[in-house]
Amino acid sequence: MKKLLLIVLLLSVTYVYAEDGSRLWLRFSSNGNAQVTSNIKGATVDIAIRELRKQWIGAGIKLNLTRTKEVNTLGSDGYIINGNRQTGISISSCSETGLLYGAYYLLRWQQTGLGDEINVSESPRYNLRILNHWDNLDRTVERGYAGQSLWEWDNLPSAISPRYEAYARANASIGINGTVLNNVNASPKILSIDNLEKVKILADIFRPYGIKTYLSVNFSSPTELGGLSTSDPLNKDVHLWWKSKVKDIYKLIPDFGGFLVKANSEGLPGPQDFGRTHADGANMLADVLKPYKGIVMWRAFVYNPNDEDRAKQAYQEFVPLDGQFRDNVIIQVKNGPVDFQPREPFSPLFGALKRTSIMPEFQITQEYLGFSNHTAYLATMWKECLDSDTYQQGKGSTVARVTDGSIYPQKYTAIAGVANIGTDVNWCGHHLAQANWYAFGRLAWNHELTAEDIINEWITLTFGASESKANIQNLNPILSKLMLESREAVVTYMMPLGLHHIFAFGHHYGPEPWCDIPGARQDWMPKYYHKADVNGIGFDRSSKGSNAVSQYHSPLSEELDDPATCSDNIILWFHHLSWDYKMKSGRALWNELCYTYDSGVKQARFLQKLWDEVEPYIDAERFREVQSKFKIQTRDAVWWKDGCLLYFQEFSKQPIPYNIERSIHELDKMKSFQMRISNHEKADINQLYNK
Ligand code: GCV
Repeated sequence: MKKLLLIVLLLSVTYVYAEDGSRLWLRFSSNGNAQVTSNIKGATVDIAIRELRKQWIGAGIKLNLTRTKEVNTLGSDGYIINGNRQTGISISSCSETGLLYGAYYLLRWQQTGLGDEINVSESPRYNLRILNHWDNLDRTVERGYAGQSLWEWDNLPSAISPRYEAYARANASIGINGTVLNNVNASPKILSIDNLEKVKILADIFRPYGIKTYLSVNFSSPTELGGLSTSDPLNKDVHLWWKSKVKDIYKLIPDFGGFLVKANSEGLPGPQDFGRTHADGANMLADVLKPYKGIVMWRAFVYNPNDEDRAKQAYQEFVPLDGQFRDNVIIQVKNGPVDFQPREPFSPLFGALKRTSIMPEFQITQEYLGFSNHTAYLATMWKECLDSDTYQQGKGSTVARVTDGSIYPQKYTAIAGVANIGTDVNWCGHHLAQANWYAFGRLAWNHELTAEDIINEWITLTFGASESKANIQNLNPILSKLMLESREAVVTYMMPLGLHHIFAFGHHYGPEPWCDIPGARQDWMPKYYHKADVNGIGFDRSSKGSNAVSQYHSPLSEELDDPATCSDNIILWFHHLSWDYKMKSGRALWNELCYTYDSGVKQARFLQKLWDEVEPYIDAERFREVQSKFKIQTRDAVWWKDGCLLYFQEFSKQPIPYNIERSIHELDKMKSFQMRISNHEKADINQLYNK
């Protein structure tokens, strides 16, 4: 019996300390001993007090949380912190949420060890910092690679997973203040009363953490759910149906955030089905939400299978509607004009909509960046977009500044990230992918932070608590280098020189530039994008081609239009160039393509080596799990290089330069190989390589 008890004890100790990644970046010490007081009471400030009491180290130190109108200018989420670690610190804000954000700032500050004196004043750049979950009611997650949906619809509203609160806490700790629970490919059923009662439970759990709940809605809900004969936005009964539905929602969830809508896109219904415009559709919903201060996030991800370049279509649809949307409508725009490719130029809609609120949408889940198998730290990609100059109101009109209210007045400013979260113990399917969730929140709060600042902070928080200071000092430079170079490595072996959308049809994991499905939509086929032929490769979007360059403001449009000035990392996005076109390096295009693919493989190997270097500085469990992911990533990089080069060689008819690595695959075998990866599964690597 004693033996058994000992085993149970040992097992439970191992369980408590197992580094399974479930604690994310929230590994503060739990030996707090400070005295925490506040001038107010409330559910949110109580969380702030609890967090600080538990985790702030400093016996006898007073931490004071004060709600005061004096800091109104910082907005409702802003805060001021000042004081000294040795003598006492005060946090002031005009709201409870501001105090909670201040508390998390303070704990981060303690963990990252920045000295004794603190004197900061912070407020977020975007008012609404929102996660979009592409989660379905059957708990599958579209483009999700971290297990099932967190939301246990079958068990709600009675059974409540402890993960709901853990999720809210993690989000609050990085300033995320909104969540859209369900897929933009929305089932009308989400609006049934049964489901709304479940949504209410989640909203109640999230509320004290400052998080508002939103839902994606299907534009045909009045017909599909309500039994009406039409969902025409200008029909009176349709309007009344939405009005009553919204009333029901607010009865259950008084601070409900609003709707996210994907309409007339990829087969989803929308106002155009009734001869109406996107503005008609969005405004009808905005009007019914307005009395409750709800908003509509209307997506601009629209394109049709016609002769027009897909990259131009969102701009063509939305620019003529500029100024026609209500002030509680925000147009949600993906960072690039096509679809979350590893590198895209920014969407030309940024800055072009001058009288319409607009918000960026980033994809945290790695649909086109190796799922949860490859390491790709995405803050570098998002910064590239946010810092891009649109020139729409002169030099310095960056994407960040045309969306955060600095240049155009917007009643609401917002930013969205498609979540990479699921039921996996480590939340994201890959320990290092947690950095992307973290980075999204931190950038949404302050887009001026650098990718490097964020990753250093994340490394210290995520690996710091279980390791000695010396280890962290050793770990930081290696891991930070790895993370900062990781996205570029993926771009280099997946889409060198701007080649894009050559992913396998369906799952978007591996390459399939040869893919040809008779009768399929052309704009879903890789050939539509790479346009390889005996003369050359690339999509001509210059003034001689589709003229997508004209949607950008001068001088960028001219820069992109000329292959001599267009950056090489995006050149085949904008130009169809001959195989012997002389690149800026002096090499012919074909050779440049070979060298670039090859350097992508080298970069993947380099990341793999860097990871092995961190072994002495981190726990064995996370080390091993990530190490095995790097093996997959490196093999995949070779697969990309071999598949693409051997295929494109059929057009270039030129040899692969001898000093790059020989291919280890046969093109015919690669072509006949069908990767059987469903959207909802991780890539099964045995299927990939053992066939
Ligand atoms: C939610 C891409 C993805 C789809 C996604 C769509 C969107 O096409 O492959 O899975 O659907 O974008 O953003 O609406």
